Amino acid sequence: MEIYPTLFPVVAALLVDDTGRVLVQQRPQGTAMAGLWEFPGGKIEAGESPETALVRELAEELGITVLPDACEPLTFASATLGQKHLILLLFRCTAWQGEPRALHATALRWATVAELYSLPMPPADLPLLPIIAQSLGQK
Ligand code: 9L3
Ligand code: MG
Repeated sequence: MEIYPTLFPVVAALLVDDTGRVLVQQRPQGTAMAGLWEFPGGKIEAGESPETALVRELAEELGITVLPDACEPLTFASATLGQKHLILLLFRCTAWQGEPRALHATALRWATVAELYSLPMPPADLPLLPIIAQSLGQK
């Protein structure tokens, strides 16, 4: 990662419940984009695969255990923030162990796709919405 100091690779999870709602979390005060609602995840550390980073971030942020096999790549989006080119890889996860808890976030929320459109989200998350809607068969 060090040779690309402005490239910022991030993973995020689309956790879908039995009713088709998806989990978003509100970024805490004191972090970039505090107060905005995002798909849980974070930066891929040096030497990590995206799948390893996803498993680690979901354990750290939500206290759940996902198996990499239960997640598949759905899409990606990008955003340029100051000097950083952020690439966000979104994985759709169908199974996990444990009930998500807000270990980092201010709040968690299970939202329909229609509700997602009315939440303030970071610039990298917004372009994901139409693809998520299509993937879930919702508008
Ligand atoms: N970010 C944007 N959307 C997301 C996630 C998980 C992260 N769904 C952005 C916010 C930060 C950067 O990626 O600028 C790193 O995220 P984190 O490590 O602060 O969670
Ligand atoms: Mg994070």
